[in-house]
Amino acid sequence: AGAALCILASCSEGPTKQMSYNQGINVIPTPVSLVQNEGSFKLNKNTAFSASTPEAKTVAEYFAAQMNLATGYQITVSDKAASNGIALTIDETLDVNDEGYTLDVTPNGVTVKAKNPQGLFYGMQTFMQLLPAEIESQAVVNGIAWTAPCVTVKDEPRFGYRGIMLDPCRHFIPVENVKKHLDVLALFKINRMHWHLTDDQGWRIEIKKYPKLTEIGSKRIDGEGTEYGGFYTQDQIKEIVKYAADRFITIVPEIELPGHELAAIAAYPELSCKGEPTTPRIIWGVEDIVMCAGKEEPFEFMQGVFDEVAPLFPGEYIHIGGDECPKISWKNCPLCQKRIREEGLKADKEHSAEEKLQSYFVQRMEKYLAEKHGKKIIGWDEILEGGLAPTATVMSWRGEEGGIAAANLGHEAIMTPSSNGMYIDQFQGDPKIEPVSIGGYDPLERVYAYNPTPDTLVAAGKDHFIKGVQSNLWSEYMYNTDLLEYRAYPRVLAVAEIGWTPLARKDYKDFERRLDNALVRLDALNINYHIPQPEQPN
Ligand code: TNX
Repeated sequence: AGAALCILASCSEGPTKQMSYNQGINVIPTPVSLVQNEGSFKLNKNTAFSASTPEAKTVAEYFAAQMNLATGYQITVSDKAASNGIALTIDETLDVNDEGYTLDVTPNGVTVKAKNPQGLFYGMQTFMQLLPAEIESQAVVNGIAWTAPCVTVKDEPRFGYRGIMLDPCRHFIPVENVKKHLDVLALFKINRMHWHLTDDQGWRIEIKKYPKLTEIGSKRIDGEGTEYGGFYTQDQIKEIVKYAADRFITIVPEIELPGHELAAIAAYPELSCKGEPTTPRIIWGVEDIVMCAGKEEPFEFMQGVFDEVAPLFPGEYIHIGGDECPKISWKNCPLCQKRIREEGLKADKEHSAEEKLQSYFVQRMEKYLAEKHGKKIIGWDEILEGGLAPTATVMSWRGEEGGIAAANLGHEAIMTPSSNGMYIDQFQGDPKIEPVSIGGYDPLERVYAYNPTPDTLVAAGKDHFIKGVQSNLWSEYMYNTDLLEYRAYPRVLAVAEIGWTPLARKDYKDFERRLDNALVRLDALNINYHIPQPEQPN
């Protein structure tokens, strides 16, 4: 990112060896407790890792590889403690949560302790952020003193779900770019990637039982007759799931139902009420043609899809969509109306019969996924309408109300409100000079300010149902991955701090200060991040 270098004072002098960026303590997200002590630790060619278990060794090897890449040293990993060493130790008695850790940096060595490898991974990420930012370089950087200030850190995340959603449907995201995101997410302790794999404009995951999903459903005709498409093979999905797991990131796959499914219906028209031929949608917005809830075919189809999707993703959740499903075709469909009568789905004061039909659809899928695959479902907040499926987790996007309602019903919820800065596909600066976006205005400070536990839930003692926070990168106006990175960063770093840092320790001014250093790390990973620009006069 050439532009990014210009935030450095050394801009005119070329590359950043002078280390002119902020060298203080710059950890993002801010740890629960960090005390700076006298002195510093120096990484040198004799530094070695020691690891207490085979899993700890895997974590040590991950970081040794990056350190060697940037320093040119040959740092090794053994099971014996070394002087001037970095010791990774599993300690099940440690007084932190499952993702927490302690980190001690002294002039003579570094010690990271955690209950499990994930905590060690986060402790090491904190240590990496204490070293000069060039430690993230992908090639050797000479002439740097690889020192880290001595500190005592005790740290654990505020929330267990810290997520980012990627949408490869509207604009495809190649495998290498997904991996690039995972690299960055890992630096800032994000632990979930929600992968929106199907939508009206494209079906993006190979399903062997239904080959037309990718033959037909992954392609659309964009502007002036050009074909646009792309999908992930199951082998590529496995590769990405493994890549994410190596970084302690769990992927939450989303397969939309019963709406946002025109690409699947284009491939298999019998899935809709009328069964008319159609094509994947070429414009944005909400599609009226949806899966028929009166026929059996869509239920069998979804089961066939889930039979292949569930084994690909080891995480506990599958996201079943559920958002923006217009009910017009169900109102006019004799089979849907028959199902409504036979299942006794009567309209009441709060919900129409068709909303209850959607709930019926979701609950059949919930049951299937639980019984056949041992998976729990997440759905967008519309799944509250017509009755919430008994074990569902709600993803609250139309404001916080859905998450609050779910928590009040004793259900888990994840906050991703479009109204409170979590839609990072929206403008982050003056629309007069920013690339075209879907609308909205979510500059970094507004994103940073979000708190996922509404006062009403805290007062009622129900905030523990809020499992965490997510920001969404819908890709209607992200024509390429440069734009995707531009929208994502640095706002994702603000989301990382919302998800990890205790509310009382959040401080925007200080975050801005720390960002200076983090951006140099993003440069090392060649990320095309956004730099705030002044508002333009009218
Ligand atoms: C609404 S958020 C949608 C998406 C769009 C997004 C654009 C949600 C569950 N549905 O299909 O891409 O708005 O911001």
